[in-house]
Amino acid sequence: METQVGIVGAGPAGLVLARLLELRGISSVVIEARSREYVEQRVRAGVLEQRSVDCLTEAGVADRLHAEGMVHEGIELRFGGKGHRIDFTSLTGGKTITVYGQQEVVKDLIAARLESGLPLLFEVSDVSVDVERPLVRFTHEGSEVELSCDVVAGCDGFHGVCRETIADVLTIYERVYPFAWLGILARSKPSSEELIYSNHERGFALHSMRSPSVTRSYLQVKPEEDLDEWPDERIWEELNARFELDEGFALNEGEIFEKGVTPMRSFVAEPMRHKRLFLAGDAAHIVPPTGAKGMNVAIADVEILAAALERWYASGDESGLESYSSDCLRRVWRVQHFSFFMTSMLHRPADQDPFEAQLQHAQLEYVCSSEAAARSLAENYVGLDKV
Ligand code: RFL
Ligand code: PHB
Repeated sequence: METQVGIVGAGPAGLVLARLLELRGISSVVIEARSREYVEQRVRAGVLEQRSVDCLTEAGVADRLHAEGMVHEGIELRFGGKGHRIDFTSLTGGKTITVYGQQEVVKDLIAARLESGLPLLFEVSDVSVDVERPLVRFTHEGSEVELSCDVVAGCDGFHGVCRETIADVLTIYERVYPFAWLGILARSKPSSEELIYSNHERGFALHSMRSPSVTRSYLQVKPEEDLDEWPDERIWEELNARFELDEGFALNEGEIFEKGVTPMRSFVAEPMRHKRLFLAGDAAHIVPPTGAKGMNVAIADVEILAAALERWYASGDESGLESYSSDCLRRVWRVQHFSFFMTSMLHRPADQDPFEAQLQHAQLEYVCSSEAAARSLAENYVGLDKV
C-alpha cells in the first residue's frame, strides 16, 4: 500500500488531520486499532474552543456541531457556598466555547471520511513504524500490510506505539496527580445553563452537559478508586454536597448510564518530530482535564502539521516541517500551565496542609474579584489565538 501521509490513530488528531489533508489534495491512509463502534462510543471531552469550532467549520464537518452544540458565554466557579460567574464574552471581546461531545466530533469526521470514499481501516493490529523509510506495518483482516509513505503522523494517543518508537530521542516532562475523576453521564436536565467548577472541602466537582436532557458530571476521587463503591445514590449525594450553596441548591437527578474513573496527569514528550515521524495530540502530550484543553490542543497540532505539509508538497519548502515541533510546543506549554493552574486551584489533595488551603482560597478570591485575573483565566479557557 502507498500513500503520502500514513496516519496512525483515528481520534480527533488523526481524523482532523486526514480531513485537512483531503481538502489540500494530499492523500492519506488512516489506521485505527479499535472498531468504529468503540471509537464512536468512547466518552471523553466536551468543550471546544472557538478556534477548534472554526477549524471544523472550515473543514466542512460542523453542520451537526452547529445544530446541536451548546454555545456557552461563561462558566461558574463555586466555593465557600457561593457561585461566581466568569463572563468569557465580555472579558475576551466576544469569544465563546461550544459544548459538544468528543465522540460526536469523531462520528462526524468518520462519516465525512467514508462519504469521500477515502481509506480508514479499523481494527488493525501489530502496528509498527519504521521512521527511516518511512513505513507503517500492520495486520488488517488477517493480512499483513506494509504502508509506504512520505511521512507518518503518530496520532495514536497516550498508549499508542508511535512515541515508543522514538523513545530514545525524547525528553519527557511529567507530573502525576494524587487524585482522579469519577465521571458520569446521566439522563437529567442540566442544573445550570453553564458549567460549574466547584472547590469544596470534600473535593472538586464539575457539572457539565451533553444536551438539554443529558448531563456529564465529575467528582475528584482517589486514583485507585473502586467504582463498585459508588452506587448511583452515593454519587448524587456526593455531587449535591460538593455543589452546595448558602441559598440552597439541588441537582436535577436522573438515570446514570455511564461511569468511569480517569487518572490525571500532565505529560510532554519533546521533540514532537523525529525524522519522518510527527507526533500529534495525546501521543505527544497529556493535560489534566480541568482546563478542557486536550482535544483542542490536539486539533491545533494537526492544523500546524497540515499547513507545513501543504507548503512542503507545493514547493519543497521544508521550513514548516522543521519548525513543527517548536511551533506546537509553544501552545502545548501554555496549555500545560493553564491546565496545571486550574487543577491546583480547584482540587483538594488528601494531604493538603492549611497553608496551601489558604493560598488556594486567596487565588479563587482573586480570580473572582479582579478583572485582570478573571480575564487571564477567560482568555486561556476560550483559547489563545496566538501563543
Ligand atoms: P485519542 O483520542 O486517544 O485517539 C488516539 C487513537 O489512536 C488509537 N490507537 C491506535 N491506532 C492504531 N494503532 C495503534 N497502535 C494505536 N494505539 C492507539 C486509539 O484507539 C485512538 O482511537 O487521541 P487524540 O486524537 O490525540 O485526541 C486527544 C483527546 O482524545 C484528549 O486530549 C481529550 O479527550 C482530553 N479531554 C478533554 N479535552 C478537551 O479539549 N476538552 C475537554 O473538555 C476534555 N475533557 C478529556 C476530558 C479527557 C478525559 N479522559 C477520559 C481522558 C475529560 C476526560 C474525562
Ligand atoms: C466535559 O464536559 O466532559 C468536560 C467539561 C469541562 C472540563 C472537562 C470535561 O474541564
